[in-house]
Amino acid sequence: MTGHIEAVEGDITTQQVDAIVNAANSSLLGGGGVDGAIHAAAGPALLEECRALRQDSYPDGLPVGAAVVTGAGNLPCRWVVHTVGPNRHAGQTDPALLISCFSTSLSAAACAGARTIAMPAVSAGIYGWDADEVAEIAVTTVRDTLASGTVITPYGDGDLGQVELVRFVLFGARTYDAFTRALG
Ligand code: AR6
Repeated sequence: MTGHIEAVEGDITTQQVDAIVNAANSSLLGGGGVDGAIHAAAGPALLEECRALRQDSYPDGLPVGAAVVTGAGNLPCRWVVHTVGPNRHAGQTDPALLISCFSTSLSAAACAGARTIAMPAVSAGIYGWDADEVAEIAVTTVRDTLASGTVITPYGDGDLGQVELVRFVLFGARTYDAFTRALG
């Protein structure tokens, strides 16, 4: 029995879940889109943690496809998982990079101890990927990752069996419809 996967239309910053995923950029220092909304709602504590991570662990920035966990400042969740999606406008068109974002984010959240996780449509905004392609990759990857049992990540071993819910939280009807179709 693996965790339930669902799609809702809404704002990821208000979700009552253990962890939310942020579609960040390599700098980890904030930006527009969902990244801007998450930093605005979390407050300065999140930026401080991200600054420290850059200094201590990622002096050259977080690579595309990787993920890292921080606390959540003033957000209702406990953890934010920052991942960097591929930027289609910069020629990053390899689906393996986006697969890595969703699988590594989910595994990192599980390693932190999250049982309920909300994810946005990484790369479907400023980074220019088609919503249908992101939806297909996201749903397939989350299904496969949940089914994979125990994973080993830089953060330790994660038990995907403990994950009860993965909720895709989408902005706008077009993206919501794409995820609903992909969920079948
Ligand atoms: N809740 C849920 N989804 C949202 C929210 C929100 N509050 N706000 C936007 N979206 P984007 P990317 C949707 O651009 O394409 C940033 O500047 C949005 O409509 O946030 O991975 C970063 O710092 C779209 O469907 O992320 C990077 O530089 C989806 O979230 C860059 O943008 C992703 O859009 C990352 O671009």
